[in-house]
Amino acid sequence: MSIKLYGAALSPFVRKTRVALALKGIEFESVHIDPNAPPEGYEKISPMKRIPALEVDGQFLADSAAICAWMEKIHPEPALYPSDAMEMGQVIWLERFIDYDLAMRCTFAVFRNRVLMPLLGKECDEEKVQHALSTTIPPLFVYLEKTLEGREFLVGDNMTVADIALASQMVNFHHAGEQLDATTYPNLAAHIKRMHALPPFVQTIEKESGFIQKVLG
Ligand SMILES: N[C@@H](CCC(=O)N[C@@H](CS)C(=O)NCC(=O)O)C(=O)O
Repeated sequence: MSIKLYGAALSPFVRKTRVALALKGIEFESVHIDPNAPPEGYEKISPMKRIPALEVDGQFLADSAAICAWMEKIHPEPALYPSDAMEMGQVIWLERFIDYDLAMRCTFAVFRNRVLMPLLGKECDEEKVQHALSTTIPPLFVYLEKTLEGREFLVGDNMTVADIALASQMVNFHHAGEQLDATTYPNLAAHIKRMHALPPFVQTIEKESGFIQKVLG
């Protein structure tokens, strides 16, 4: 089976799929796609020209959620989705909440302004960042903090794709120079620390931080 993952280094959605592939021990080839300047014809691979996208023996899949669902079928162990029906629904909800609602406020407001804009030679809109940090992000962190009350993972007793999605978005939050306040959000801070200590996260965080440091100083 030939597997190609189309993406770029700092994308939280690509990182989520890379970490999940690594945890399952699935080998793949990385193909770099700049989401700001996708190559001609990329819409045949990813209809909305977004990253990540996956190619498996000439067939294509777009969106990190679709890619993770595919890999669970192809390589069930270690399981990244629960077998219980209600827990499965909760994982799908949290993955969506993290990939859309949290990502919009953390990655697309904070990381985009603090890291991506300078990388593209554009100005950071710090007012937008501060608004996100003080107003739109805290209620979402409060919800996640409560969800993690008394548990190691977001749903059930095992790591799921929802935990990987959350830890992946939080890498971008850290790249943007922000740290979670462990006094206000002790469960969330402990969860992120545990997740970021997993080898696939350790490796990618080290590589990406080195790149950002080199380019932005
Ligand atoms: N829900 C999608 C989000 C993917 C996404 O927004 N990727 C960004 C890069 S981080 C992208 O490709 N942006 C380019 C665009 O939207 O045109 C997923 O989980 O894969």
